[in-house]
Amino acid sequence: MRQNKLLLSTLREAPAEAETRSHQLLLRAGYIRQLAAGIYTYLPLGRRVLRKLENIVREEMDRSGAQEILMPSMQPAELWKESERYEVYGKELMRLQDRHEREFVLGPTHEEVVTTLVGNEISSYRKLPVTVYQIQTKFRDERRPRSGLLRGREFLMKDAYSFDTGWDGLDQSYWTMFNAYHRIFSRCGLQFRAVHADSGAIGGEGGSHEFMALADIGEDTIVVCSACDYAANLEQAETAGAGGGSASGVAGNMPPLEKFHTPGIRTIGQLEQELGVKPEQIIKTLIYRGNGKIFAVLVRGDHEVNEIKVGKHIGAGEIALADYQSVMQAAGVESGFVGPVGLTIQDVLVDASVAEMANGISGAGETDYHFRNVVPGRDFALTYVGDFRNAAEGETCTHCGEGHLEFHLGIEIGHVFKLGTKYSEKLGASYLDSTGRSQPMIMGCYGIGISRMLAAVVEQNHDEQGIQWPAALAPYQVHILLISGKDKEQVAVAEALYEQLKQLGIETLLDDREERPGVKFKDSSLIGIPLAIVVGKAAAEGRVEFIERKTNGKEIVEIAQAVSRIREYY
Ligand code: 9G3
Repeated sequence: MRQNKLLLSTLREAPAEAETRSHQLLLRAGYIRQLAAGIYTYLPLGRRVLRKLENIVREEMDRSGAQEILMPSMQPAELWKESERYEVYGKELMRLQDRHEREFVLGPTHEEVVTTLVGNEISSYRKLPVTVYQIQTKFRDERRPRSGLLRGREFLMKDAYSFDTGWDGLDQSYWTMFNAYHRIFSRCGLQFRAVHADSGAIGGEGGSHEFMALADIGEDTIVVCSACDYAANLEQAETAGAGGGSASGVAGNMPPLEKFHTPGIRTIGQLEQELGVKPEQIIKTLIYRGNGKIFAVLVRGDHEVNEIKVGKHIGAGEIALADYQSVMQAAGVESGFVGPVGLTIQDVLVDASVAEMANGISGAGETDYHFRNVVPGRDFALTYVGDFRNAAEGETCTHCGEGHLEFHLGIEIGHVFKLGTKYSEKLGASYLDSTGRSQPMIMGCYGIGISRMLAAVVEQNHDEQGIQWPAALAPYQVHILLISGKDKEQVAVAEALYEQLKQLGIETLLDDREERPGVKFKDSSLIGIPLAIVVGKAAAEGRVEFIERKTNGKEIVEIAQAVSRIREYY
């Protein structure tokens, strides 16, 4: 491609709203342009990279035995009413009407459509298992689209769905897809971890894994054991309490409960500063609202409540800290002095680390007073003891008991779920088994954020000058920089090399613009093609300069050797 013709303009500066490096670089290097918040055009360079990503995904999906289909984005609202999800999703679900005022949604995902489709196409166990996939634009009206392609409102997803006759069949489909994901992300040169994850609103009985691209700007925290291969999203990571720890049982010889005056001391920090109390000696009592209920959660002063785990325990999607009024109403005192002793709230969830405390300090249920020598099980009931807290960095791994937990930030680029029969039952996707009995199909669903992956690759592959594309994804393989279009010898060498490489099927971009050398070098570093070949003064002596983008390594090469040297790269 001649750069003089290419629809490409690089920018010196990124717009202010672009905070993440990948967002800045993709805009400045002319890969994408924003049409509206969270909605992007892919310019030619961006489209070429996106297509390479799609093709890697497509190759590995096909290799795994999945069959490619393409479903509509416009979905009748009836399907979402049948699956009882129409009301579950609020403004994030794009809704519209057709000319007859019939209600539709723009697909954020396709469980409803694909389950109905396969349910209609298959009725015998002989035709199962089947896995279908599509590479298609999804619509999710994010409240705060940000970071460019990392969180858009219209984005490219590969979504796959497996249909089996039994749970062991689903296991087979799930791990086949899991392994295909491993190959895809490895081929894209991504640093990633597969972590145990929460299934969230999608539901399904069998758990799930997320594939996380490691990146400092990642929105998810993953927990990785330093010794074994345990890795989990922090939302899901088990803590010591997962074993349902029990009370220490030494209540017998504990000193009696003692109320003491703590005027204005409302927070853990104040208890620590003013009274020299250590956070792990404190019983933190938090009042929540969720599923129409007010309830309390007790965690140790040095731990954080895990709201996903708590929400799952009380059967609510979302939970939130109760406001001042609700706390006063439920506990009779402001939150800084709430404690478990004498608390009349119905449900008190006790994290196992609290249940195991010999004794602790807590609010006294009276303004400006706390209790010391609070003995769990003696001074308050241990009705619900469980794992209700976030794992803490550095604590011992619950899986191997040897390693300690390390925290990393990650970008979720893939998510695989065991769905079970949640959708097949609701939407009537059943088959006749070998005895002629009707059974619901057992499903799994599997997503990869392809456009998000493009940004994640840039997050992991850039330097101060610009993008450093892995060879498998670069928009072109070779970038020829013709330094002077007025120098006949340079032009001859550049054109000959360009033609030769095209003959060999090596994707080449020829910078034939009337620009100063400095501009060509700057743009080449910004665009990030893995190998640049400078055709300058040395061409007269039959030499060119290779510049390797990743290492910024430079090498003078005889023109006669140029093509064979390039072949060594690709
Ligand atoms: C919605 C809206 C947003 C959503 C969903 C539904 C996420 C929704 C979860 C999934 C699960 C898997 C198949 C591919 C892999 C992911 N955000 N999810 O169901 F209506 Cl507005 O999409 N689906």
